Amino acid sequence: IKNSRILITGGAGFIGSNLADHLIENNEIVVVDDLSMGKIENLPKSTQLHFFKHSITDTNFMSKLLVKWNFDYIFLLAAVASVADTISRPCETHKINQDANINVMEMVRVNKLPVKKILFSSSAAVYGNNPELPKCESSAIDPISPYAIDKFASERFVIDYGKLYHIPTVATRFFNVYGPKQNPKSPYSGVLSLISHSLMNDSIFTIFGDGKQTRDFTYISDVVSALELLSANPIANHEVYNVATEIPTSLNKVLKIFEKISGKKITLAYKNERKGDIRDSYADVSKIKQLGFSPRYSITYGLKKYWDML
Ligand code: UD2
Repeated sequence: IKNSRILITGGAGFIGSNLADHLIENNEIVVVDDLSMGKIENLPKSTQLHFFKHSITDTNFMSKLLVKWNFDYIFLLAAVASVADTISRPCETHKINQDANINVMEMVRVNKLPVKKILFSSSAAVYGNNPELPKCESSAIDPISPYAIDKFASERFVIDYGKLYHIPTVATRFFNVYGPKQNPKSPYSGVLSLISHSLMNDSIFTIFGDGKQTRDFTYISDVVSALELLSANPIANHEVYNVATEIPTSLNKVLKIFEKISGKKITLAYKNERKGDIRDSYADVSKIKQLGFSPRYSITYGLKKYWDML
């Protein structure tokens, strides 16, 4: 994308700020973030970056912003990303994880804004307990948390509303994304940010279960590439795409690789499996591969990059 006006909601967060870093050179970027999990330091320093510390749930604010800026691209990345948080306060998080996204669609429609593409970031969480592996976009969904329900509903809404009113939209289902700027603050943060935090601070890392559980760990740069590809490709319209590597890696393997890369030994503790956790997860990404996507970061290469940037 070049010479475009881009809105990134949640742009001070992990995925949003990495996307902003990538796009800032050739575009003008507006970030709306309430800094609940994101950090202002995550944002690139540039006169082409306009930051608003604001909640996306403020309809009046969002409406004025959208009309004023006439964005070419809108990346809906703001969300309460902690599943546990959505379980403890489902109504509040629903306003952020679903209502706010619907409102953006509505404002684009009502004001007839000429958006080139709206991209909504969903999650592998929509597959929930469905044991089928690998997970395809056509696999049965089985959302089991308010987080997953809101992600799925927003996905459908963005796609179907887009079809109805001829607004180009796409949704992405991210698997376990990792990399620089991921916040290790919450115990429900991504496991790789927690491991790297333990390594940096020589603190104990707790494995829930036996460490043999597997995930499709996806390096942030591959996610940013996927987002850019989907925004620019006209075939990617009113569709949902998995974004991952297709390779499952166990926690034990990740720990081994991390120890080798860092030259440090991680002190481990073991606790019971976390309630509600799935055992194994990996994606089929043939759909986005057909558009030219190819994940470039193996777990070893990705962890090395990550460690070097810490
Ligand atoms: C990911 C998403 C979640 C949801 C879910 C859908 C993240 C951060 N979370 O949860 O939002 O989409 O997928 O399936 O991307 N673990 C430990 N010790 C720790 C923390 C975690 O052993 O201190 C284990 C955990 O029990 C799990 C694995 O590491 O087996 C991955 O945990 P996670 O929270 O990073 O991600 P996940 O897949 O549970």
